[in-house]
Amino acid sequence: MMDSSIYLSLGSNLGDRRTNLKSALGKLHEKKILLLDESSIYETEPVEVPEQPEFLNLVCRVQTELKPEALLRACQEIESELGRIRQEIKGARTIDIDILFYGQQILQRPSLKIPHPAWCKRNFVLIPLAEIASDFRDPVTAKTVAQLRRESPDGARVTPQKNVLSPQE
Ligand code: PH2
Ligand code: MG
Ligand code: MG
Repeated sequence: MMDSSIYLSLGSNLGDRRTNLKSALGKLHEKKILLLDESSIYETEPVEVPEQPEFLNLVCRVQTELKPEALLRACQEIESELGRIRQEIKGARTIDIDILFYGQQILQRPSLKIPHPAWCKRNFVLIPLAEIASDFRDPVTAKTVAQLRRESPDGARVTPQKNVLSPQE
């Protein structure tokens, strides 16, 4: 039922991280991408780049007529519009937008791999994704997100960010 859904992962560890995430979500409609659902924002320990600042991460579910390559270009445009400068591979970034799933499609192009090759090894993806898509089936393993989250050996810290709007903790 939900298996035709498209999921994106967003991360920021430079500048006003929360505003960067929210601005990126706000720009999706400018690219003809409809935002259907979003997870909470999580503060996450940097993975593979331990010397970098902490990230804020979220995932969202979208709907669009754009094909995968065009969707990737649209995401990259939003990254540029929000001031992402790629100086080094995996450098700290104002905003990173990755395609996790495009329904049940599997793509293995040099420029674009879907599902995202590392998604199920990363708590900063698995935990927010389990919040909004626990029943979604990975097209590669046919396992659900909930199952893969349980099986994940990743020990990296991922904590829900306090809601800045709530008056108390
Ligand atoms: N993105 C990376 C590498 N490491 N770590 C966290 N916590 N969050 C990310 O979004 C992230 C990362 C490469 O894109
Ligand atoms: Mg990434
Ligand atoms: Mg990326």
